[in-house]
Amino acid sequence: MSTLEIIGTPQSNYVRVVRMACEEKSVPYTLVPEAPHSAVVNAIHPFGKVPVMRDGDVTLCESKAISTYIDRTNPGPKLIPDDPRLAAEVEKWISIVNTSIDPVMIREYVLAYIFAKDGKPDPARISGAVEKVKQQIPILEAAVANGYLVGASFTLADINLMPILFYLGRFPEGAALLESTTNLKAYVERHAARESFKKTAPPPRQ
Ligand SMILES: N[C@@H](CCC(=O)N[C@@H](CS)C(=O)NCC(=O)O)C(=O)O
Repeated sequence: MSTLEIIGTPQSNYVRVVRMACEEKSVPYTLVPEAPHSAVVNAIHPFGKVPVMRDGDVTLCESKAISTYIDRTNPGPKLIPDDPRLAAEVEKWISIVNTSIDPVMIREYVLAYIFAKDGKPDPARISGAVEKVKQQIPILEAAVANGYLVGASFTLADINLMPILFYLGRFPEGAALLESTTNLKAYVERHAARESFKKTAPPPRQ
């Protein structure tokens, strides 16, 4: 049997999502480091984004689709619950996080540090992003009051959010905002202790 390949840069929060899905389900996989827009990635994702996946003759792109495939084709804990209402809640939170939270916390804030021109982050760009992050923090603080985004178990909704919160906490304003919370801080601490999270930590920045 072929080993499932997760293709993409290990620094990507979305690559980490699909790796965490494999770890939670105890699915063996090989991580194939490939940058976005490489020939291998472009052959699978129409816009060259990572992660992409290969499993025998099955190729897939988009973290949500890949994670769903991993969940449905393997035994182990259900990352998307069978209950239709809970499954819809998982869909809802993945959609909210991918369309509103990731664009602000990762694309605007974290990348302002990581891809700073000449290694010097632009203070105006950072403070603009921080204002938007500040507005989103209370939404997450309320959403994780029960310890999970959905129901009473760790689902794909949590897997999708944790890598974003990890990066948020790596930069000063994000770390201070997380520190100022109660539920969200406890949520991060609790789920950061999961093996799936620890085993998929991105390599340190150069
Ligand atoms: N909707 C995609 C987003 C993936 C994504 O944005 N990946 C980033 C790396 S974290 C990427 O490939 N960026 C390159 C680009 O957008 O051109 C998914 O869920 O897989």
